[in-house]
Amino acid sequence: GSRRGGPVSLLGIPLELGAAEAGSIMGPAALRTAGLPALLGAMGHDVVDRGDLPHPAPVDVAMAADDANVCRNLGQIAAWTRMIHDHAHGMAREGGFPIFLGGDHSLSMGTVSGIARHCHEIGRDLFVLWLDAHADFNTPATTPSGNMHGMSVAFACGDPSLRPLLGDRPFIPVKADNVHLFGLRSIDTWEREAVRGCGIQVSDMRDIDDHGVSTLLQRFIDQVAAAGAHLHVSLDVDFLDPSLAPGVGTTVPGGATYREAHLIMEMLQESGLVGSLDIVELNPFLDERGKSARLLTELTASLFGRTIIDRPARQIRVA
Ligand code: 4U7
Ligand code: MN
Ligand code: MN
Ligand code: MN
Repeated sequence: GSRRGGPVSLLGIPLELGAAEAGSIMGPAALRTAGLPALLGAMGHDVVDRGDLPHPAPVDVAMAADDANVCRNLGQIAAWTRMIHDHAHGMAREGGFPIFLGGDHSLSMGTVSGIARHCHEIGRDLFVLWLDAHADFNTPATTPSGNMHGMSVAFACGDPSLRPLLGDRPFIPVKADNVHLFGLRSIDTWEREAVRGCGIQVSDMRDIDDHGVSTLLQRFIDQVAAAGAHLHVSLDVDFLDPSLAPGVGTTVPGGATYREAHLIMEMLQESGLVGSLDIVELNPFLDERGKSARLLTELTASLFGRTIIDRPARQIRVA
């Protein structure tokens, strides 16, 4: 069926400068080759493909020198962040459903901040579901690598040292309480301390083993529903088990299974709360015959309403 409130709007973001390994620049092309836009169209959605963003020239960033020195490709990432922010903000304002096709995860600094700005303007709360093996909560002071795709959540939550990336754009931080890191299984020493202290929600793989994705995700969905908020989903390919999705530069064993991943997408669909999506970190150069790109396409179809068989309206769960 068709969604209410405007088309599904696809934006390719061929960015790889935030990652250690080259190749995610080809991510948007691989997702199109796997048939993502065509499949959503065939499902009856109104799909607009805006093509890929161009590569911007680097900009000056008014960041403390010590911090600036550790951030790899800082001037370029800042230029991308500002451009992506402007597009995400504009797409959110137009009222469709934006899907951002990455590209490494540093692109989410732009998407989340752009969506957050729009939510702020219309007085709506924003929640973020971060499906990822990693916390992406490093800052210039804690990063072991200097790679900016490991800093996106810290930026989105308002880390002051990263704030200059956005330049003169209004910056609306996401409340740490509204962010849920789901699927976590690799975290750095100082990053772990920062996550502990800030109120961010975490379901690590141990929690998922103990309670199952259904219970954990439903709790979060209920919070978003109670707040009447916009839910942004950021899907890092490494959330998935590497056996299913080898096309990513930062694989970590023990990831989400095929069924867990589909269940998550179906529950998100049934919630009716998701308003925007990042699909990030796909590295087609490392993929096996399009396997990862195809799985991401399948998962997106589930998020947009494909089910095995028609399902009855979801039961009201009583706490
Ligand atoms: B991704 C790392 F040190 N934590 O900061 C870092 F382990 O977007 C990895 O989740 C970050 O893929 C991974 O460089 C970023 C590393
Ligand atoms: Mn990530
Ligand atoms: Mn707006
Ligand atoms: Mn990751």
